[in-house]
Amino acid sequence: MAASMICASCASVQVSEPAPYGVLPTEQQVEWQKMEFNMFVHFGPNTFSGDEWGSGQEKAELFNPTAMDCRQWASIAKAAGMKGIIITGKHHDGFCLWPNPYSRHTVAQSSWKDGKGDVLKELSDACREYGIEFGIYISPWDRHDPHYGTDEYNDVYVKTLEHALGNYGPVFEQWFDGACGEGPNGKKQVYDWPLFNSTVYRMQPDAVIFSDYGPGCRWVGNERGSAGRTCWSTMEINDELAGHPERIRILNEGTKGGNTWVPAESDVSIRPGWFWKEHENDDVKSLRHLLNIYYESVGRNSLLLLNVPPDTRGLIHEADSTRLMEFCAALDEIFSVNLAAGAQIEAENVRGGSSRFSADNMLNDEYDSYWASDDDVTTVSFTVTLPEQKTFNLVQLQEYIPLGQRVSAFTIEVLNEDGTWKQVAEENTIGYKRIVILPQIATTAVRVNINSSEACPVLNGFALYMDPGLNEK
Ligand code: IPT
Repeated sequence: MAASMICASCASVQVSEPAPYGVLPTEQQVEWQKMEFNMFVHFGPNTFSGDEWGSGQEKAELFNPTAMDCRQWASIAKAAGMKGIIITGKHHDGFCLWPNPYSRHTVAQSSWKDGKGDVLKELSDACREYGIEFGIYISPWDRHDPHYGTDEYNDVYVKTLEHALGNYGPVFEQWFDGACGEGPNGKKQVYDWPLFNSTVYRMQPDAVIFSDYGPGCRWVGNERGSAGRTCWSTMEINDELAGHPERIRILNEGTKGGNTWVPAESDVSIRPGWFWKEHENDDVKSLRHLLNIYYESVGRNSLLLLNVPPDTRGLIHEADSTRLMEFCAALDEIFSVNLAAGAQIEAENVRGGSSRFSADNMLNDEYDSYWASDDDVTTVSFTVTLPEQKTFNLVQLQEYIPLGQRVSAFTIEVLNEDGTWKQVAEENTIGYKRIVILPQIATTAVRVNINSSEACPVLNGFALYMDPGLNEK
C-alpha cells in the first residue's frame, strides 16, 4: 500500500495517538497561547509626570485622570481582536491603582474620585462586560515602600498580591516585571519567588504567571516584540540561568528539550515609551511596523502583548485607537482566507495509515485534529496541491503543542512551471504557530520537508496567505 494511501481497513483498527514528547503545556498554557494577541496597559503617576520609571516620591495627588473610561479601553481591545488586558496595578513607583490596604500610596490617598476610585474594579468590570480576560502586573520592585530591601518586604508584597488577586474576579495572567534597582533605603531586595508563585496559584489557580523565567510564560528577552526565528517553548530552568552570559539569547530562542514548558511572551509598546506622553502622539508605530511585530511574535511561536497606554484623561488616545483599528483590519484582510483551502494534501507517511491522522487535518479548523507520522518517521514531507495557481507570501504552520514541540528543522519548496521544485525557505522551529515570510510566489503546489524532528511530527495547521504590502521596498 502506497504510504500516502489511507488504508480503509486500517481505519477500523484503533491506531494509538503519538506519545507526548518532552515537557508539555498545561491546559491553561495552551488556552493562553491560543489568545495570541493581548493588550498591555501602562497607567499611573508616570502618565502625569512624563517619567518611565517613577521615583516613588511622587505625590498621590499627581494621579487624577479627568475622564477615565475603562469600557473605552475594553471596547477598543475587543474591536482590535485582543483577547485580554493586563494593567500595571503597581509599577516601580509603588503607587497602587486600587485601594490596597497594605499601602499608603494608592488611589485612596489621591483626589481622584475623592479617594474612592478603583481602577482595577472598573477595568475588571469592563473586561467582563466585553468578554475579554483580565490580568494584573504588580511590580516586585517598589521605590516607595520603606520595607523594600528588608525581609519584611516579601510579606508586604504577598499581602498586596493576595488583595489584588482576591477582589476582582478571575485573573488570567499575573505579570512579574523583573526590573530591579536600589530601594529607597539603597538595598537590593531578595525576592521569595516560590512564595510569590504559590500565592498566585492559591488565589488564582488558572493564572499564567509571567516573569523572565515563568513558570507560566517567559520574557522574550527584548522589548521590540521580536521572538527568535528559532523559538522553543521549552527552557532548561536552573540556578545558572539568571547569570548565564547568553541569558537574553536563551530567553529569545528557548532551549530544545528543556526541562520546563515556558512559552515566550513578546511585550512591546505601540509608542516609543511604556507610558503615554503628549509629544509622542505622532510617534505611534506604523501599520507596517506593527505587522512586522506580529510576524516576529505570533508568527514565531510567541504571544504578542501590545502596550497601549491611556492618556491623562484616562482614555486611549485617538492616534492609538485609529492605528489599532488599521492593524486589526489589515490582519483580517491578510488572514481571513486560507489560500490553501480546497487543496489536496498528501504526506509521505501517515500514522498507521489511519484516517484519524490524515494530512487533511492540517486544513480543517478543528484544533485537536492533526496529521502525525509513524513513531519511527521523523524525516518526512507533505505536498499541498492547490486547486489552481495561487499567489502568496506567507506560509503558516502549526504544531499540535498539547503533545509537545517536536520539529527542529524544515524547508519549504514550491513547484516551478517546468515541474522542478525550488526551495524558498529553511527554518528550524514551528511550535504553536510559525508564519514564514517569502517573496511573492505564484505556484500550484507547495512541499514542506521536515528534515529533523525530536519525535514523530504532529501538525494541526497549514495555511497560505498574502500580505499585499509585505514585499514593497
Ligand atoms: C526588563 C526587565 O529587566 C525584565 O525582567 C522584563 O520584566 C522586561 O523588562 C519586560 O519588558 S526592564 C527593561 C528596561 C529592559
